[in-house]
Amino acid sequence: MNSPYGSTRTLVRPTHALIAPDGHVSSPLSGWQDASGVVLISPVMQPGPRFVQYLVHGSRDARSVGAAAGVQRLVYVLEGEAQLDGQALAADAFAWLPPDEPHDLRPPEGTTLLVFEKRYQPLPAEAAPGRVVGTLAKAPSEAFLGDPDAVLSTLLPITPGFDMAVNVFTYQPGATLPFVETHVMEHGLYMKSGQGVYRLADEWMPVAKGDAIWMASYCTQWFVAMGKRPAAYIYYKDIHRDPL
Ligand code: UGY
Ligand code: MN
Repeated sequence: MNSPYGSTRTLVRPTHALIAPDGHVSSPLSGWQDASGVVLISPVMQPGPRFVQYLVHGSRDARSVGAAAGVQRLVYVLEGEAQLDGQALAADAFAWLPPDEPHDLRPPEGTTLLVFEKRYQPLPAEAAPGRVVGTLAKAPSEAFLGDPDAVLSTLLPITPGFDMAVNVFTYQPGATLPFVETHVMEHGLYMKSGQGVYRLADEWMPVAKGDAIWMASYCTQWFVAMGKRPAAYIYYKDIHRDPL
């Protein structure tokens, strides 16, 4: 993409980051063979996020057999179709893979995956939950705080065994997050479709499909969907564990 005036919407601050697709630089991915991708959010940002969010661009031989030791992985198919242990995962399908459970994940050419990884924090005397495979269409959905124009779909069970949530928020044009949120949980977000304006701390940022956002714990946040079509984003948050 050409940037003759050296301008971009991308910015990286201590409280939040917006990574626009015009700045992406692909590289080989740790934990993957023959795959390249873009690490959108990671602990090497300052102050460090407690998770990783990255894109995988599929290719003929791209493959992963698991995340690092002790790390859970949620894979969401943005485009194309991946194979997980021989099972097809079409666009808008996902899989949550428990820590230390090997798998065989293959995204062919034309497939794009969004991946969230986080070191799993076990509960005393409780094993991690088992693998979850599903689709956005079948995920439980509800009008957020009663607003039918802001629909929240939860991909993972909201039970204490899970120390992360991954949700999809779909807004009709003009719909908003109902209030400016400030919370201990951090977020990693990817715009799946549409456009809008995200308030991040004291900045109001225009955002659109393909943008990624990191919100640190306590980053004030708000969103309004704009344009003629619905806007949807998928996002991660850490839950169910003591911050101490
Ligand atoms: O789950 C959440 O905290 C969500 N309402 N935040 C967000 O969409 N920025
Ligand atoms: Mn939030």
